Amino acid sequence: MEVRVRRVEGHIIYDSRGRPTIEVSLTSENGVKGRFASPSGASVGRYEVPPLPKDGILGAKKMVDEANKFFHNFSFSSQTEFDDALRRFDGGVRFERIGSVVSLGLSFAAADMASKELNKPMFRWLAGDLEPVFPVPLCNVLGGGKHALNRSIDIQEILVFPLNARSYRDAYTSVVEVHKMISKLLAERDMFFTGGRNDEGAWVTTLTDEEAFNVVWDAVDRVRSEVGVKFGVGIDMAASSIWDAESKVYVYRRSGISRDREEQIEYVVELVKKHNLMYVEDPLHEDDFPGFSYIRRRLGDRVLIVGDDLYVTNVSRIKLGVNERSGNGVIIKPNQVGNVSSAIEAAKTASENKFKVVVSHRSGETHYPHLAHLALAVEADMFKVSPVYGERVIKHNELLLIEDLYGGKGVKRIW
Ligand code: 2PG
Ligand code: MG
Repeated sequence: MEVRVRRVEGHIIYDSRGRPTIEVSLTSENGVKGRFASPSGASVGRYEVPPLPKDGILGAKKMVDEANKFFHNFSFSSQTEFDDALRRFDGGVRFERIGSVVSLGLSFAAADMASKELNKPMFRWLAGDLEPVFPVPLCNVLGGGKHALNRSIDIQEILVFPLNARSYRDAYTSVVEVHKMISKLLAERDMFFTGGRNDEGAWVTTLTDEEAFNVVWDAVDRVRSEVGVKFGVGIDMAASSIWDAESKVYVYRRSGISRDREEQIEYVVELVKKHNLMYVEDPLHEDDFPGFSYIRRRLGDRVLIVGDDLYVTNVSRIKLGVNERSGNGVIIKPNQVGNVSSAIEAAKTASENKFKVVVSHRSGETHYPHLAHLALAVEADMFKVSPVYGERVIKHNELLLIEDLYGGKGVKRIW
């Protein structure tokens, strides 16, 4: 079945950090509208598609006006067909002319329009008639680094994820309980705690990293004894953000420590062992493929070593990582690659090679649920979206609604 575009429109709106983005809408010949506005990152990988054209947000708005002419009367019967046309519209290889705010805006708006037109949920438009299997929610509960003005812990994110939840509802609600419990414990243990949260809704603290890990473990233990759900704990080091390429050291601002590559590797391995971590994202900077392989060898496959800035949702970089065995998991952020089909291809490349797939939000998010459908379409292992704040909860809510409406096969088992 074909759907035909009649009109493309763009409006400048703002993301959860108050930064401008563009709400792109596509209207079909039958008057059905699809919409999307791209999120944005703070710890942005060097190899990501640039978000905006050279002349910024106003230039992006002009690109949408141009897209209105290009896509007028364009008809398509699959997402890849639309995204191929999107590449022709850009004219380059990486959406450098139009930027990811416009390209992903158009791509997800097209998916939204087509699924509404064909009266099916977006994940089925993207992946055919599959029965949903739900990813494990992976949630930032205690935050630092760039997301907290470098005034909280040096590690960007401490994350928790349920290990034995039967439904997405159990999984999500149990993580919310952990998030709440952490604020309770911080109120008792951190005399400067004011209930402050970072860009993603994770608590910020003046405790040391060591004390922060203890708070998180105490919180998950308490919630486990109340609701019976076991949790894993992990971190996102976002190491590219603390890498000083000139002096070749990782700079830990709050603790005042610099670590060279070897010291950084030892530090990560030690953290994993000491705090019993099962998930480590970006332990090293975005060019250190061999370093990721070495850490994987040291820690074995029980610990997920996941590349975000390393892979930037890019198929060729993922293939390189697969060959070098650089980690065993890949973050999928559709705006890093600028369109939905390439994000799906990146996820497929990862899972076909036995790498875990983690579909992820950005720190500056928008109020759309589409990411939840992408996670189902690629049968993601994990869904990295914080448990609170409206622009994040809308994505968890979408999965809860899908579970209620379509049932599905429960939550993925990873370990
Ligand atoms: C990350 C993300 C999301 P940002 O580093 O994984 O948590 O942050 O969107 O700032 O890149
Ligand atoms: Mg990251």
